[in-house]
Amino acid sequence: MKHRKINKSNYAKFFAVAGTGLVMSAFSANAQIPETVRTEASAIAVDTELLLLVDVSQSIDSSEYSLMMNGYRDAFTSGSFLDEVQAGEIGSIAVALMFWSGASSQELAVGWTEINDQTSANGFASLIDNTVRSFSGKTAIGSAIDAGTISFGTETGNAQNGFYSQVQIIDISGDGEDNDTPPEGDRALNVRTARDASLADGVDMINALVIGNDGGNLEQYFIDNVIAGGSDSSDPFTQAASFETLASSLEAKLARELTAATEIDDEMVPEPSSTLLLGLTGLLGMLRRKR
Ligand SMILES: [Ca+2]
Ligand SMILES: [Ca+2]
Repeated sequence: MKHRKINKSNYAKFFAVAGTGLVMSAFSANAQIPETVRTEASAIAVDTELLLLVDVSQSIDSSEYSLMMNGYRDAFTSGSFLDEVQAGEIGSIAVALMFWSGASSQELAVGWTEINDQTSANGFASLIDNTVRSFSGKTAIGSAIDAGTISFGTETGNAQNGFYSQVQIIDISGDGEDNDTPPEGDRALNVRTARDASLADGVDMINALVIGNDGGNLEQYFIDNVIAGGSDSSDPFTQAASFETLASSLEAKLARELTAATEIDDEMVPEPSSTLLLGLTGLLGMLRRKR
């Protein structure tokens, strides 16, 4: 396992280290603290925010759904997953699970939850176990990516979700091609548009768990239209899976994603001497953005 260097460089770590006192002093004691800064300072810093976008379209029948959800649950209680989490700079990540189906069907079934030890990992697995299927409709991959991107919060220009991270990753599962992301016409193009917008908004990587191989070319479809981002040393990827063996496939995928998160993080990191400057620059950037 790669040794992580300690480098307090991003806003989250800036806030974590400097604390709100320094942030406030930057504006003078009486000045009004902008809303953005106050909410950001109250968010918990984690290494990565990982969103599981789980396909519950009608092509997934109830027994497949059960196998799939058991796989998600089991992947989070594996020791290798936790080792990867704890190898991070902070040693903590936030994970959420969103069900998706047709264009207007997305539900955050497990809200953003911190995982940093066995207890919290088991807790997240139980939350997965307690979810109830929200929909069973068409397949709108692009709409799912749109909704998922918003849920990261401030990192993608939206209301904060309780966590602040350097790296945001979407982990989308699917067993078929898009047939519902608007507008009508070239649905694959709509998916690519959503994918590109997600990266432009700040998501760092989109990877796909491709279940089955509908029509023989499903993995290639996800490669062409869905996965994106990464870094010089981490390409986005698909992971083939079946309903029956989903846990082991997902486990491998999560490990690879957390390794990629480390690499993305490392490539973003400037020299320590520029840390304070970056913190202040970031702060000013955030203030500007909110205007
Ligand atoms: Ca966030
Ligand atoms: Ca980002």
